[in-house]
Amino acid sequence: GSATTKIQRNPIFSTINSDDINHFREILGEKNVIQDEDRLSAANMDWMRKYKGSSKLLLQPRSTEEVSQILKYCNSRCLAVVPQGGNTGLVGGSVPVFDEVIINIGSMNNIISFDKVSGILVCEAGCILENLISFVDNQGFIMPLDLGAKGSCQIGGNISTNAGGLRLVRYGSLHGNVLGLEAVLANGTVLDMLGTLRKDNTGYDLKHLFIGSEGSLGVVTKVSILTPPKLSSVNVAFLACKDYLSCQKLLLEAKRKLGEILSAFEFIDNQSFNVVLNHLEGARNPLPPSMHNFYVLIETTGSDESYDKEKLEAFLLHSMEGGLVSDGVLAQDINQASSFWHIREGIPESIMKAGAVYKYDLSIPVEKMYDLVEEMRVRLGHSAKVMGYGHLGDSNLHLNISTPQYDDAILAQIEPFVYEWTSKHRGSISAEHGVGLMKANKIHYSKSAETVQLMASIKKLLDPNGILNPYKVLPGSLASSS
Ligand code: FAD
Ligand code: 2HG
Ligand code: ZN
Repeated sequence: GSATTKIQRNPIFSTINSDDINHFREILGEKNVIQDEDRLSAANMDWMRKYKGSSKLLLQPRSTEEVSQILKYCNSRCLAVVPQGGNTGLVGGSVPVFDEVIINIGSMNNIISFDKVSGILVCEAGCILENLISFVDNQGFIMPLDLGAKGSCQIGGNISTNAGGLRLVRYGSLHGNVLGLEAVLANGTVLDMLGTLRKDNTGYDLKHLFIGSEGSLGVVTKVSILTPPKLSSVNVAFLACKDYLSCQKLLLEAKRKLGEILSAFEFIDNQSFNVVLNHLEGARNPLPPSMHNFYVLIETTGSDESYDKEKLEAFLLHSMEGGLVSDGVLAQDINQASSFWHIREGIPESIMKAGAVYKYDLSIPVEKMYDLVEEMRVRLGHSAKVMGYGHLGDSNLHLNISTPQYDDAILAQIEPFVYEWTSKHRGSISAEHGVGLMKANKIHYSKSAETVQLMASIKKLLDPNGILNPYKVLPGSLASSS
């Protein structure tokens, strides 16, 4: 089931020889220059097992200086590289396409400082998100982002994809929460932009180029992030709605009535819900057995337990009386709350277990969003299971289409229709997962030719030999032009 890529290896890139290996051993020491087949086969394959490279070398630097030396050398030899974090990316961006050298900074996982007054965390970019969540929790803070892959993904990978996740509706995107970063360019230059200031208008704010550039402009080695204080009262409700219009109206009501305490608004359709119940270990229906078309998970986070609960209960009562909600439960304790989240966060894994999957991550105005899922069902009939879920609070639909095996005939029914439809509604073909390899040649559905051309010029300026994550992000026709 490897995704077929019709691209050719760029002959400009050299292939690894024994002198290269010796050189890397001198920089990194023997054990951080990995040629072991099992470890390479894991690093060559993405999380979905859909994209597979054939790299012969994985490097594990332990410091910014080592990253700089590696890149300087690769650039001089014209060796292509792929920065890899936790390898949980969903667009084929984190694995090699051919024999690119994989650089993983997972050994760079130290906390550098934490300011308990401002909540500013400075750490190395190889820190695993879940470890950062626990670290700041102990200090009375939370990370501004959370996502199902937290146990494996690295903060450098999150920043490089500009991951959104489950809390964006409350805390905004990483473009707002990342205060600074350090990155190493293709020629080994270290850019120190590791500021910890909320305000700094001294010209172009170049850190933003690295947030969401998917390893195509540099390797992110350190980061500085603003973390909000942890508030004492968190409530989670799991609700059922009869139709999509009710979900939409419920969102509007939640924004108005829950206001400042709303911290997540996720939706799950019946098809996605059933896949979770059938394939996810430990998942059970929180509601009395009955058929519902949609489910919504609402979380509130505030500072006053009795006030917050009262507010949420009044909102739920009102929504039930008004017919927007057909059934629902409010978590009674932290275990029940995490069981609700387990269902939501477990959807990608359940769908993986169910078979082959075609994944689309779309930003579409809320009113139109579910029309696409319904149109897709009509197009595909019984040949596939079409599921829609995602971050409704951010107008972000995860359209997942599941089939027993990958099948080009089904793919031809889905694409380019899904991209044309999204483009027609002025949506984005990547809300949060990035472009990677999957959508490099599709970027024009969401960006104008002039904009893509400027992206290519920036790429050329920062990485003239194009060694950083080749074949990704930019269309093949522009990636190697001057
Ligand atoms: P990788 O997958 O290793 O890499 C991702 C990209 O970043 C690649 O292009 C890679 O080259 C680049 N990269 C990695 N590290 C660096 C670095 N240090 N410097 C430069 N470039 C680098 N995404 C969301 O936005 N929201 C979600 O809710 C969400 N949920 C997910 C749930 C599951 C179960 C899974 C499997 C994925 C989910 N994702 C989600 C996808 C998401 O993009 C990743 O989980 C995460 O952000 C990637 O981090 P990573 O460390 O695994 O990066
Ligand atoms: C999520 O929100 C992730 O669960 C993954 O972004 C979405 O797998 C997907 O389509
Ligand atoms: Zn998501």
